[in-house]
Parts: sequence; structure tokens; C-alpha cells
Amino acid sequence: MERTFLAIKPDGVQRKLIGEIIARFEKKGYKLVAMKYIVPTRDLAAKHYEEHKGKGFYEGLLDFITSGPIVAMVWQGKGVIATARKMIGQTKPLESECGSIRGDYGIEVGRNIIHGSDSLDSAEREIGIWFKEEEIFDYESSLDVWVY
Ligand code: ABT
Ligand code: MG
Repeated sequence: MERTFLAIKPDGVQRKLIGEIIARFEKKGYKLVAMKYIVPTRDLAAKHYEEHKGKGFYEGLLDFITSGPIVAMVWQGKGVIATARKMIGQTKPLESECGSIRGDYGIEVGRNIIHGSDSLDSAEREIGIWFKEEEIFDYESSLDVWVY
């Protein structure tokens, strides 16, 4: 089954959006298979945002993402990578449809509430950065029969 890495960023935590965000993915039918609540080290954040190294917003992005606790998660289910990105919305809040997380709750590109892997490659890479295999728990859910 497909897996993606999602993280509620420090702004989402500060704004008390943890429950709201997790509820959206649960209600959609996806399964939470790993979760940790941590203040990322700068090293971890740099690994995660490696693709942006050298860009103008990079250092500020690392300052922000290491500024407080985040909720790092792995979610599982059919098409979860692309569907989660759709549920999250676009990078720029103005381009995010109402009904998406950023469209409903975000105003500023540098405070965009939640991260979601953007491809199968980045999902595998990011899950490997944030979680050990033994921290990921697949389990049978009686709801699966109704979701699929
Ligand atoms: P992430 O889920 O954080 O990766 O965001 P997304 O994939 O939608 O967008 P990208 B392009 O990966 O942006 C990463 C973070 O950098 C911030 N950013 C991005 C800026 O502050 N200015 C910019 O011009 C761009 C392109 C937005 C993202 N994080 N935050 N917070
Ligand atoms: Mg990205």
C-alpha cells in the first residue's frame, strides 16, 4: 500500500490545528501508521529540505521549521501521495482552493501549516529520514472493508 510523509509544521501546532488536520485524513479513509512529536534538529531539517539548499528562502525556512514542535507522520492508503497534496493545497495559499488545508487556514507562503511529500521518490526518501522501519505500524482496520 502507498505511503506518504506528512508533517504539521510549527505554525500548525501553535494554531491548534493538529486535531483538525489529523481528522481530515482519518475521515478521508487513510490510515495513520507512524507519528512523532518533535522539535527537528537543524541537521534533520536540512536533510528534509535538501532540494532547496542555496535558495533565498532556505535559511529562513530552516529557522522556521526548527522553531518548535512539529507532528511528523506517515499515512497509508490508495493514492495517498497525490491525494494528500490535493487535500493540503498549493504551496502559495492564494492558489489553494477553499476546502484544502492551506486554502482554508493559510495566508503566507512561509507559514503554510503542513508538509506533504510531492512524489513517490520523495515520499520514500522523507519517510526514511524521519522514521525507522520499526517505528511504522501497519495494522488491520475493520474500516478497511468499507473504505475499499
Ligand atoms: P513543503 O510541503 O513545505 O515542501 O511545501 P511545498 O512542497 O508546497 O512547497 P516547496 B516549493 O517545497 O516549499 C518548501 C517550503 O519553502 C517555503 N517557500 C517556498 C518559501 O518560503 N518561499 C518560496 O518562494 C517557496 C517556493 C514554503 C515551504 N514551507 N513552508 N513553510
Ligand atoms: Mg515541497
